[in-house]
Amino acid sequence: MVVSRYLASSILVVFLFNTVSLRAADVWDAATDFSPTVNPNGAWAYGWSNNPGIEFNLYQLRAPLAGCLPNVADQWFEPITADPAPHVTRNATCIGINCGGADGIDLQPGELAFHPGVHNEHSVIRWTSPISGTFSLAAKFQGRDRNGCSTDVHVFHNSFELFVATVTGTGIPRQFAISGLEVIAGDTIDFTVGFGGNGYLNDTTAIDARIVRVAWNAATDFSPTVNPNGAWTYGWSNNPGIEFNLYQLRAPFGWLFAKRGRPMV
Ligand SMILES: [Ca+2]
Ligand SMILES: [Ca+2]
Repeated sequence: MVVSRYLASSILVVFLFNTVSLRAADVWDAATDFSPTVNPNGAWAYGWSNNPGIEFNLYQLRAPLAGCLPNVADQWFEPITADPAPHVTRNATCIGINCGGADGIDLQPGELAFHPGVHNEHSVIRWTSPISGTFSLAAKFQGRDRNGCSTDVHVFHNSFELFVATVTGTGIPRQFAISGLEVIAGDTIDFTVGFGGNGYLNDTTAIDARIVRVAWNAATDFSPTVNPNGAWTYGWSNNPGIEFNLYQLRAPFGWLFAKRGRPMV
């Protein structure tokens, strides 16, 4: 009995499937995670490509987007033309804004958008997976120029194209979703926009992209350096199911209880 109780408590690993840990560790949202000052920005990077799915060039420049009312938008861009374009732009305010007036664009509160370049340079929003696992992915694209956009949008897993669609008009959504996507740490998911074969004018395209980790594995997810570790926590208990104590110490052999170096994970 004593032995079995010891074994039970020694392998206690708690899986915290609560809102806080899920949002912090396992959900990536391109718009809400956007940074106007850092690129790359955690798992996200903003750039452009002449060969989407293969080539990726990081945007080096940033500036507020001029001509927006009642507030400015944040922008990463490559100055191939004076516009400048290609770019990735976000309305960081909680109100809708217009940039460029009657022939310009309207961005919803908090909305992220991107725009191709004059030679069909694709604007790219890249997510690089920090972990291996199973993921679901959803994306929605729609034109935001009052004159109507004409773009081609793509989603790539590394160089494999998961989705392609043509976006036209204003506010007409094209959507994509996939679940059960197996991703290895370091894999990339690229969301890209090209000029649709007819020039780059009026091609501001809003993007709503969300990536969620949907499966967990105690062994492959194990962290030897962080506790809690995303959704996982390693600890011990004198009363399993009731009491929980976090392991504070770690060593090459595992996470340890301080007093005598055991129990452990
Ligand atoms: Ca326009
Ligand atoms: Ca176009």
